[in-house]
Amino acid sequence: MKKSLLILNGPNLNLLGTRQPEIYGSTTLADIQSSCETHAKTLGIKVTFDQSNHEGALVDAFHAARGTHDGVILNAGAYTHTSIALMDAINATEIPTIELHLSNIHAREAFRHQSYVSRAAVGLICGFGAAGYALAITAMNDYLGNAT
Ligand code: CA2
Repeated sequence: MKKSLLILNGPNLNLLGTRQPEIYGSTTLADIQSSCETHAKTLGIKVTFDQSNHEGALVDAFHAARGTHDGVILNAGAYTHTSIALMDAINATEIPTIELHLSNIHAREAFRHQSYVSRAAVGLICGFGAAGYALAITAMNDYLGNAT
């Protein structure tokens, strides 16, 4: 069966491409979704793309992913740095998760250096802008291929 990945985006990422292009680039989230779908097709896997501004909805998405998706690529936005609930959801559902950020969070303000998501994720990709999504899809595809 085709591998299925959930690409989950957190708060404010729906605004991508409209503000702060010097930090987050000028690509919109719709552009990113379309390039993820194209990349997934070349790998022969399925991707589902989602975004929410609400912490609980992101937790719900992890619960719903059980039995549906083989892996999650998570750009949790600012919840990365605050959400024990999201970290617990990753651990509780045991779905392999790659943490993703457009910017290099370790080169930015000190409050962005702390990541609860990192404690539960299998790995982290950050600092490559929108290209990071394709890198994360490839990494998760390889990880699942080796792990299962
Ligand atoms: O670099 C990333 O991908 C982040 O997850 C983006 C979050 C930030 O809080 C994290 O520390 C790193 C912020 C997303 C905000 O997105 C915007 C998009 C357009 C305009 C303003 C913000």
